[in-house]
Amino acid sequence: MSDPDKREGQGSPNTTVVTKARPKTKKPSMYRVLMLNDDYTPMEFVVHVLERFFGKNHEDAVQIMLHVHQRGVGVCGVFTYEIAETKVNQVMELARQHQHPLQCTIEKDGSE
Ligand code: TYC
Repeated sequence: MSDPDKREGQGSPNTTVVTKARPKTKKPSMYRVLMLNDDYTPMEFVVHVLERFFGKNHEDAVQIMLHVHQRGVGVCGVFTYEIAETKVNQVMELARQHQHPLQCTIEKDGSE
């Protein structure tokens, strides 16, 4: 093994490939929380829900409520799955306590 060409396999020189460390992170899938219209839930209650659970200011909350009232469905916000699920549960629980039929659902966000 004194022949220098036989020390490193097929005569390969002592080269090193350096690859930059790149942490393999993935952005989480995002989900829309949708609010559905109904004929019985008071408008003020929907506005309150949007302010309390979705951090909307009064003006935005009224706009979203009216959009749902007129179009049947509207987006309250976009979150990771667990957050979206929690928001839906919070809304449904408060609506249940007040005996309002307000419904919320989750839909996977397409814009990724
Ligand atoms: N349509 C309801 C009413 O006239 C108001 C309402 C708006 C209900 C939005 C639900 O998600 C909703 N009182």
